[in-house]
Amino acid sequence: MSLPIDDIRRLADLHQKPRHLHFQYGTAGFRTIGENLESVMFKVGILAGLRSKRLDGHTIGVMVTASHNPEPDNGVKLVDPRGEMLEASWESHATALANAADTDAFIEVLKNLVKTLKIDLSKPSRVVYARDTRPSGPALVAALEDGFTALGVEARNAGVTTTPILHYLVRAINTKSTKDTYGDDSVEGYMQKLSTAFKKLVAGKPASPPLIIDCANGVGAEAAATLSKYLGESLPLILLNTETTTPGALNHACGADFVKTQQKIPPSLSSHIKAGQRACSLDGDADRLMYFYLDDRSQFHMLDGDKIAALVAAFIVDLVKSAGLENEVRVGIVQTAYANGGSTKYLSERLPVRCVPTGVKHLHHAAERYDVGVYFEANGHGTVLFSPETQATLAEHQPSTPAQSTALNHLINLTQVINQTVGDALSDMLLVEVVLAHRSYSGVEWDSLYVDLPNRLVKVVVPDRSIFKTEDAERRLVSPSGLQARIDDLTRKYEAGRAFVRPSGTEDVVRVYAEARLRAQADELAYRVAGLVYDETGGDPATRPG
Ligand code: G16
Repeated sequence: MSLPIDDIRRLADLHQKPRHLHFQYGTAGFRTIGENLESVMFKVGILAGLRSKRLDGHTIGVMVTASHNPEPDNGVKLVDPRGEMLEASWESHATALANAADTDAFIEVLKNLVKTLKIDLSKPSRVVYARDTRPSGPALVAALEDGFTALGVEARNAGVTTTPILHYLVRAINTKSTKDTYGDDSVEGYMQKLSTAFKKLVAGKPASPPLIIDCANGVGAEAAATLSKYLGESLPLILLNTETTTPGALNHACGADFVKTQQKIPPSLSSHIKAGQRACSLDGDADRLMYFYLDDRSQFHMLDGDKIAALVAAFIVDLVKSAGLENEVRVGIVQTAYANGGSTKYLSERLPVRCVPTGVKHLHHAAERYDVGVYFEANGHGTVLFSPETQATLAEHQPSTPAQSTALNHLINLTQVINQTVGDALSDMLLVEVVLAHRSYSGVEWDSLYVDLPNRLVKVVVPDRSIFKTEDAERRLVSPSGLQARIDDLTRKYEAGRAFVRPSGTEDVVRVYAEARLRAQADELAYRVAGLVYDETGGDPATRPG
């Protein structure tokens, strides 16, 4: 069987690549201004179909979203059959297809791909796809669907939903009627699975005061409203920033990225939050979670991905011990260079900790090496993975005391409340609420697990971010040459100083992170390093930091 060239040619002609643009499958797939992405969507439709054929007809996921990025941006990423990110070797195939200049070139790249990857075109191809609430979404999905049509893909439209629900659906579809069944392959199945496990985990605990959720005016608002119905009184939720159809509202002065980068409460929430109240923010596609609270002097405290990792990992370690499994089940942590020095110190004194480059795929793979791998980026993106062997151990272990039995059941229910396919703000929120209920913690006790070093993250707009190359899990620059030495010289002058520079994989910027003993020093270090980056590359004076 050969490629349906005529159908591909006819439809490809409708979705021509803008001449001046270069696309790159990066940290989270393709991501740029939405209106430039139509040709990419069409090609991704075909690529997803080919990936499915290559994997014997297993269902591949396609998510159309730009997550925390501004509303005019959009993006697309592929999800592999177990709900994990696309295998790294296919990222370059995606990039090559996206950059084919015209229909002839595109067909040539496709033919080569089919040949070199030995894709059996007679196999079925199946895809499930969804989008977030961005205004550019419908037109981009239409282009994606043309890609499916061109290759004859069996495509299932999951509609408007969160990225983590799409990942859940992919795994649920591929494990249906197998011994690894992940849940019913529907949004209801997802809600049912999470809420049932949550209710079992908090049974008998005092009712929680209501939790405020800042939904970033994104697709998480719809999912959170549905989840709230399933949770009922087990967790009262107050949903704010739910304006999914108001132009310009998505991620604007709200959401997880705003809280993390601005280190303050979204202004739209101020009048709702009183001293002692805990709240959390989702991002635009509900795969990141950021908690915060006001202390009794109305001072803002952020509980980010690092704090979530510390809270959750310690809880799991205690349950493993209480279940009598400390010799069988090893818990480990995965972080990135953005992890606060305070968290790395706290965690590495207790558990094995690994540092990997930014991007869920890196964290996920590293976490798979532990029996229980807890991974969180400081930006609130993360989850917990229980290895298949660990899940089998939990299922087979014979507890010898009632206390062991209770701890074991809690661990089993945790495997159900946690979305193990990818970071999931709603699932992570339930996980946090479980731990807070079990520990009888408010935000204050949680926050006091360790003290964060003051830190600052800034962006520098540069003419060409590709000249920035890193090593040592992005903690050091190897290019431009000499810049790392200047950063080192500067950093040495600050007590507990640490700084690094890396090119973003989702935005056309270079990111600079700095931390130091005192707030003013962390800010100064960040802006001085950003100044070094700027001076190295030259750029628009309007964008010079500091
Ligand atoms: C994506 C990735 C995250 C990464 C973030 C920022 O998040 O999934 O792993 O931390 O981008 O990446 P960068 O600094 O390379 O731009 P999201 O929430 O936007 O999908």
